Amino acid sequence: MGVNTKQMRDWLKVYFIMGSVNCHQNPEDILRSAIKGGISLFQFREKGAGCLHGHEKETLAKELQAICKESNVPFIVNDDIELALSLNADGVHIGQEDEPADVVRRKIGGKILGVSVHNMTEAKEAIRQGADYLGIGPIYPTSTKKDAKAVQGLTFLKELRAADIQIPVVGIGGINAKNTPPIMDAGAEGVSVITAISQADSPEQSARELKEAVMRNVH
Ligand code: FQP
Ligand code: MG
Repeated sequence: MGVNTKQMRDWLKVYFIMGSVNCHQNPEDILRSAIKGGISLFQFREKGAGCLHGHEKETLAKELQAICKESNVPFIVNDDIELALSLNADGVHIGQEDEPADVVRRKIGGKILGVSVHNMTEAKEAIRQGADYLGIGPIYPTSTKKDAKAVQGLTFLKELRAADIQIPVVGIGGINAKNTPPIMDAGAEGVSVITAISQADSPEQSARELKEAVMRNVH
C-alpha cells in the first residue's frame, strides 16, 4: 500500500483524466479550469489516434504536472511507468494489459498505484499486489476508449462492496454530474471523467457540478 486510505478516498472524489487528443482547446487551460472547478486528482493519459510521443509527450506532461503542483492536485501518469518515475509523478494508473501491479509497485515504491479491474478475481489480485485504489468501468457507454470492455453498469461495484472489500474505488466511463448519484450509492469514493470536463463548454463549471454531485452523495 502506497498511501493513506483516508487521503486516497478524498483524492478520488472528482478524478479528471486527459491527454492532448481529448482536448479541443489548449490542455493547460482546460486543466487550470478543471482545478478551479474543484477536481481532486488528475491523470495524464496521452493515448489514442494522433497522441504525442517522446519529447513532446514529456513536455506536455511536465507542463500539466506543474499546473497540478501549484494547486496540490496529485499528478498520476497512465501506463507509462518510466515517465512517471522520471518526472517524479505522484502515482501511476495501470490496467490488465499493462505491467503486473506487483512489478509496478516495486518500481514506484510509495507512490499512488491505481489498477483497472473488471471482476472479483482481478480486484482481489490487484489488492494483493498493492493497489491503492481500483478503477471500475465502463459504468455507462463511452466512445473515448476504443478498446473498452462492454458496459458493466454498477453490478460489479455492488458485488465488491457486498463482499466487504473496502479498497477505495472510482467509477469510470460515460459519467457526468447527472448520472453520478447511483455510482456513489453503489459504494464508490468518486467518479472519473475525461469527456465530461475536457469537452465541456466550461470545464470549470462541469468540474464544479461533478464535485457537487459527489459531495451530495458521499457516504
Ligand atoms: N480507470 C481509471 C481510473 N483510469 C484508467 N486509465 C482506466 C480505468 C483504464 O489500462 P486501462 O485503464 O484499462 O486502459 P487505458 O490505459 O487505455 O486507459 F481509475 F483512474 F479512473
Ligand atoms: Mg492502461
